[in-house]
Amino acid sequence: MSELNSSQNIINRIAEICQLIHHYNHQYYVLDEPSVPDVEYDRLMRELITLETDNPHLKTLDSPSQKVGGVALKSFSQVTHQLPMLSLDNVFSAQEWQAFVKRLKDRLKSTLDFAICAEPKLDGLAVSLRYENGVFVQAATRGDGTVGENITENIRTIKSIPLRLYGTNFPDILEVRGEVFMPKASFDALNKQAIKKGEKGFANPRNAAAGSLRQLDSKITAKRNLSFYAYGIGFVGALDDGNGIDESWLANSHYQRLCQIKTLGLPMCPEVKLLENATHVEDFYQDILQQREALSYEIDGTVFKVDDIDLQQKLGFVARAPRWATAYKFPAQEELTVLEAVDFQVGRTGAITPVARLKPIFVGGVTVSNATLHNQDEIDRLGIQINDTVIIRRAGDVIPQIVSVVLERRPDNAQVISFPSECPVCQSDVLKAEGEAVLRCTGGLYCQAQRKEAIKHFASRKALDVDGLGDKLVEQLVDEGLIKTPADLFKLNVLDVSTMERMGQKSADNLIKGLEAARNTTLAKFIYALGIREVGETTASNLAQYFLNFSAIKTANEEQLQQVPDVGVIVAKNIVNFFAQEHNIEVVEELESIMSWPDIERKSDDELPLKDQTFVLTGTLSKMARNEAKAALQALGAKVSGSVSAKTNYLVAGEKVGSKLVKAQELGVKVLTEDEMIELLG
Ligand code: D41
Repeated sequence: MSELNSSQNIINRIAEICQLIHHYNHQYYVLDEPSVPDVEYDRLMRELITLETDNPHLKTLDSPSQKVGGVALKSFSQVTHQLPMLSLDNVFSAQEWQAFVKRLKDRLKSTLDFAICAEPKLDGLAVSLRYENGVFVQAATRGDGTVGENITENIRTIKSIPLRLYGTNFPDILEVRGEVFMPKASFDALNKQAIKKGEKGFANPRNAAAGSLRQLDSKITAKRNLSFYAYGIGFVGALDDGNGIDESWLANSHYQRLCQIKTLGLPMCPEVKLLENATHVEDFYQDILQQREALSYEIDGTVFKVDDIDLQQKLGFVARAPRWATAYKFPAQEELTVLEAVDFQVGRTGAITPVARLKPIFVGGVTVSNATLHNQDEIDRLGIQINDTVIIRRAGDVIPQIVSVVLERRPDNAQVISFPSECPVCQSDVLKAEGEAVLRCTGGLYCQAQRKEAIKHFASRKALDVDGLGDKLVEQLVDEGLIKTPADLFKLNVLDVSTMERMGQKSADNLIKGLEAARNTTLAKFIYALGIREVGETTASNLAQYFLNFSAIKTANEEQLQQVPDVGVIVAKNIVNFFAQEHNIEVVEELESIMSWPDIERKSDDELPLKDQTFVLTGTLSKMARNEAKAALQALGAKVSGSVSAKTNYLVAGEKVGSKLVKAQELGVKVLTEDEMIELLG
């Protein structure tokens, strides 16, 4: 703030903020396309109000602080609210809430408890609905609180808003205030549709609701599935009896009033609760925060209101906001920050992932300084460059994501993000496989990053389950140069290990003992531990069963490998490729001499009734998946081939068969139906 010490600076800053807010208002209210998150807007508005409060002579009549809300569009007629629609003050923490309560008690000169009506704060648009003699006659947006837009025709299309009040017990004139919103499910469906059509979709349910209400053609609004919850009552009166406002119908409790409106057929948010006193507020806030993701509608906080209407009247309002109510908002889920750099991380399989390094920012309740950018496609989609200002979102427990770039804030020193042409860790070549979005390092176990991940996998619970060797220790051992490969683990001695930082004699002993024990394993676990791409536990076990010994697996070609249950073209390629890498050959040979596993008994011929029989599967099977059938046949000793030849014994024909059936018939191959095959499998 030091630059704001001279009055010229203050004048300039006020002008700057006014211009920004004016600009954002247009984007938000007219275009329904905000470029900055709400918090940024709120911050500017607060800064402006502070500057104007400290320097009242600088406040202008057209300052945006004089008019919190939107400009009525020319194309809708204007409606002057009979009673103004007030705005809501905010608190953001338990302390601020306590201060709010203290102000209330001070003002009421009372230490007595008072009941509080607690409501979720819906993220929609405030509207006023007018009923005359029980008939819906007019609806208006909040606008600037005094004048709003006439959206009667659009509101008529909302299914949950009655066009006639239920029953007979209501005042001649009743204005109901509430929020129009779009349920999350409808928002998702709408956006899916938009994206299918190649359109951009809405940024959030609030904008979708705003965009839908601002349709001049109410047929469009009707398709948007909007909803409504009442949060209060506006003008209440009698028609032309000259007696002015008649409030006798109204209960003396805000909560009871909502219930009254509900009996007239207007929906009330089911989560609204009457609290005995202010001490229960924190619990309600936490409770609603917990439920937030599961609720069918978007909220951005809670609202608390003094329930007693007499107390409300005593408290009155300041500027445009009642003193008896406040929003207690959740931490913002979207914030602005700057992309300072992009790093490239290398995973176990060599996948190179761009990671955004962000100027640390508090969002969604935590400080975020990194976010994944996934791959080149995502970077292209965002059109993001280094030094860009970005909107970052962290909702619930979901990992933070970059939502969009604020293009108008792109600085002169913005830099295009370029992917490395070599691995950032080991400098090996990088490759992008056809049809894949990810770039991979070809360095395999040469690459220190892949090495660490490979060793972690090797020692992990489902692999060799090395006692005393966790991920952190693996990192340390690699970083300190004590090991490079999984085989090096077995060359460690107690002395080496115990000299490492944070490593006592006892842990060192344990590690060496754990490694000794891990030497004895099974062939299946050993294959799994190698960490071949897409070779999981099941595939490893199938390979062991099929080939019985390790050298057979190592030397098998793709065709042979595809005979193994579960192994298709890609996995077979991955396996052949793994054993062809020079650096893998070395390590694997070393490991073979270190590790031992019991021989696998070949299944007896009794257990392999389909031994030496070759099957071909064709057409669509209805009772089992193709690879299930393949695995089941192979488990009984059968070979499963992809094409019919003189060597084929059986063709299993599902539905919609083609040339294979013709060929089988030509060659006199026996044809089985799916059911016959299942019978054969027992
Ligand atoms: O759910 C809401 N967004 C909500 C908004 C609510 N539950 N209650 C509200 N109560 C008021 C007062 C206290 C002024 C009757 C409100 C709003 N106002 C409000 N919404 C937009 C501006 C003001």
